[in-house]
Amino acid sequence: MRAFFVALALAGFALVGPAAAQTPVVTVSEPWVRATVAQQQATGAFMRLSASQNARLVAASSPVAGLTEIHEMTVVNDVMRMRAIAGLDLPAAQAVELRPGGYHVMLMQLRQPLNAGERVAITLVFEDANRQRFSQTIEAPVRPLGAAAAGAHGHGGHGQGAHGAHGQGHGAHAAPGGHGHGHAPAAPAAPQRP
Ligand SMILES: [Cu+2]
Repeated sequence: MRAFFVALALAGFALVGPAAAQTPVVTVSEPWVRATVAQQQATGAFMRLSASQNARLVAASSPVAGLTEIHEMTVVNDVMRMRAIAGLDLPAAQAVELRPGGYHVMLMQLRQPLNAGERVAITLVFEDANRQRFSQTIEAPVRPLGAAAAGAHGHGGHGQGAHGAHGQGHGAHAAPGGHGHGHAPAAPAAPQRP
């Protein structure tokens, strides 16, 4: 009888041990959120993600946003567009950049303007190789509109191009550059970025 319990305990340990060890650690570096202007409905959050083992970013949320998606920006016929993706693969020990002009966490249906110097909490939901979900909440500083974005990606791309269309698409679902999300707009269309 005693041996039976010992065997059970060992089995339990064997099950719990490796499973727990498999949860990847995702390191989030240099997160930031782009500041908004009045009435702006959406903005991007950027960061670098590095997972200790294969993982996937599958969702995100924030108290400042009614809707948060993971977006990819691509150039289609010389026009920058962005679209929601189901997840972003994080290969083991390989840094994945979320940056203007590329992948980003899209904060939509903003409940308040985001001003430079503030901090925004963002909860990132990941999946491990076994599709077990785990999450991590970070605090991202808000940076001014022009900050860091002026370089490679071209602020205009986000502001006047795909992101502008995006804002309108969310408001009115009329813009050709819109995403085609099924959700109903919570507020009038956001003005295009300056
Ligand atoms: Cu976006």
